[in-house]
Amino acid sequence: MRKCLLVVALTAAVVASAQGLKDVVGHDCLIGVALNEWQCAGQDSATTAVVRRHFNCAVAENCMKSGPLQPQEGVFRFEQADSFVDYCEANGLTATGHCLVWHSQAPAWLFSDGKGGLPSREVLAERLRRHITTVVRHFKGRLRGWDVVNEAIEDDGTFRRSPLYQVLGEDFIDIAFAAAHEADPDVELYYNDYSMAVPAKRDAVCRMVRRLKERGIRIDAVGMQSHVGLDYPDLAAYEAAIDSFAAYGVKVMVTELDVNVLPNPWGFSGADIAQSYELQQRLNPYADGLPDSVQRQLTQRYADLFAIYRRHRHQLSRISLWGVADHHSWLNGWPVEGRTNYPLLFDRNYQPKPAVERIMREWNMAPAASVSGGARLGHGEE
Ligand code: 9MR
Repeated sequence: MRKCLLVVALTAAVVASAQGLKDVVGHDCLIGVALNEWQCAGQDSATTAVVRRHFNCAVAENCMKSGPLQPQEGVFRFEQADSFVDYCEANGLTATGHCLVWHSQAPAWLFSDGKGGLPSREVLAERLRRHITTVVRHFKGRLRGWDVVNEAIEDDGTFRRSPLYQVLGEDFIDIAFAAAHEADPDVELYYNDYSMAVPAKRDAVCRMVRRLKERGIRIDAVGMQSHVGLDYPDLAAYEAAIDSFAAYGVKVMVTELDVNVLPNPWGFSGADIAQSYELQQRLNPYADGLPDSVQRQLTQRYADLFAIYRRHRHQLSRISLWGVADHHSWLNGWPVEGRTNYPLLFDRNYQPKPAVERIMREWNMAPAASVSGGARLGHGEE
């Protein structure tokens, strides 16, 4: 009883004296957020106050993608990305680059032969190498790591039929990682994707990691984006995926965490215009505020997720939220424009949600039993 009281008192003291998440979770792994241009340009002092108190790392939400960085072939625009890195350095944040190779937010010229078709193998490989080499060298020494390849694998475990794959096959992944390493041998290199708890996808990513390592190509970590909901994915499968990736000799990172609290529109079908208003309301139920009951579900979901991260802290190198406060989140605009979502740890007034205190309190408590058990290889491996 006395021991129990002591633990409670110590935990309360740690939470009370801690300044923020970085003083608790940050002792075990990096904890950070995605930032946008206006935030790094100093136009959002409320963001900076939250960032300074709670986070020790950051990733660029948009400005380091290939479209913004090389809008025309050979024309590189580094202003916004430089401002992101300057902001990180000024605020004591470890910076991550996102992302060198992605089929989305790429400039139109990258995947074009100028005649309505795809470029040749040689041309696309050379364009990728040039982009990666120029960008990685530009930021050499200022970033901890790069998301080198983003979202190359479908949920069924097949390669996404993107222009990258159509022209270069799996080789585009080797080309990208090798070029990034050559440009900066000290920078960490990551593969980043969503729905990583889906077994077929998880196993395909494990095979990709093994293939890279067999070929002597550097890869340091796998990023689980973690765009999750209140009831998906299954947390045991999510936790098992961490063990699966770690078993292949890489670190695991939670790279784009948010918890969608809104209904999924794909549950609806039909095209009756008369239904659209009602449909809109049903898809946007919390436009006037989040009910306490849903806030409690959100708190519990974050507590469950961070309990997993705490159990796996020896395998995790970073946890990043995909935005600071709710109104910053991409989930207000996707997959339905103009909804009011509540996926992040800070509300629209930049106030910490109950989940923040809960995470900080529970991170220091004795470890609970693992959902998935010990280390486990992916299905179909070994
Ligand atoms: O949050 C980003 C949003 O502002 C952009 O419009 C969008 C463009 O595709 O990209 C979003 O970030 C994505 C990230 O780069 C990769 N994983 C999925 C993220 C959410 O779509």
